[in-house]
Amino acid sequence: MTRAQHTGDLRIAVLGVGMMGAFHADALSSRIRGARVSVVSDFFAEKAGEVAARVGARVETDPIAAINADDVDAVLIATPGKAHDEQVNACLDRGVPVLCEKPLTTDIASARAIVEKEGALGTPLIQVGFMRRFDPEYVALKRLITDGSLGNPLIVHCTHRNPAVPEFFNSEFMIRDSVVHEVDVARYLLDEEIVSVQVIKGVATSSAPQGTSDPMIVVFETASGRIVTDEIYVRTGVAYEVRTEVVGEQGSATIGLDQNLVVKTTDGRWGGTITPGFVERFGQAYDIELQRWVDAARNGTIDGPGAWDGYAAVAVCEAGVEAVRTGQKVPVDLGPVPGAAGAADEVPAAGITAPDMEAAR
Ligand code: ISE
Repeated sequence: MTRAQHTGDLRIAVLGVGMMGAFHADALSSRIRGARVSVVSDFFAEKAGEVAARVGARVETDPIAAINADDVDAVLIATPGKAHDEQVNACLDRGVPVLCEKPLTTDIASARAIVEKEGALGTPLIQVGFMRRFDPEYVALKRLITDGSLGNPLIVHCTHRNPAVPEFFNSEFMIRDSVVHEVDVARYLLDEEIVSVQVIKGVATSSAPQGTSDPMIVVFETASGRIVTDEIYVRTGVAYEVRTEVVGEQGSATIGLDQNLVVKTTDGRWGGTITPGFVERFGQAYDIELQRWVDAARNGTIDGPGAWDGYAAVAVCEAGVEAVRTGQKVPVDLGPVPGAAGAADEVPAAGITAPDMEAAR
């Protein structure tokens, strides 16, 4: 496939304008260079109309028609996860770059099929919205690892706390919607795959609905045997706290301490404010992600986590959900990387090893 080059503004269809889609649409029409929103699509017509009017776009009710429209060069998908499979496939069919919010799809087989299909096109078109990879603190932490400052990284400790979530946010949803970020962070920082997931449930907060374990401790093991821990607690009632510590052989480093916000007052006290939510904490990361995606999409490609990263996250989260249900350590087998030496030319969806209940290693 030959890559499309764009000289004028990249015309983007934004599919789904709930909180994240609307945030991105506003960014594209104000803070991001070289792009504009040409089409807005949402299941809720009124919402689509409102955002479209604000950003000077037109409304297209059918998301697939939006993807195939003449006035669309690239697509940003922020619809509910269940819609992603069809929409991402339509982008591949038309050959347009797409930034898809997580999850890539909602099951392992469809995510793998997308990886294979994109691989056959020969040009990466799919970027997955793991914005933490663009956060300056995460980038600095990664640099400390790659430049050897910390020595061999042995353990990664993550904390992921949300002040509040809707009632439907059960333990499985916590894995798929929240822990998915630490799945990607672990893979990004350590540059290797996760091979097993374990979930430890403790005493739940009284704010959690019956049957929901909130908080939980998730333990990942990587291919080389490194350990990653993640405390996921989404009903703290406090604010948004995302911290990550890497412990290496020659030192450790922590990000997410909000130290830039610490204030000291004349009464001899010190303290500060914590970012209230993820849009405030990762606002800059979202914009950097979007600008880099736009710059790449203008050349018909991507610049960030791709389809394989999206697929790996789906597979690890499925194992995590299985671990929540069973209390077991669940292995993850991603199968061969398409195109890698020794990989089968084509891996049929049926050949994918879904996480099963055998104890890992
Ligand atoms: C939400 O969907 C996100 O992506 C946030 O980054 C995360 O902190 C939150 O827990 C999720 O629900």
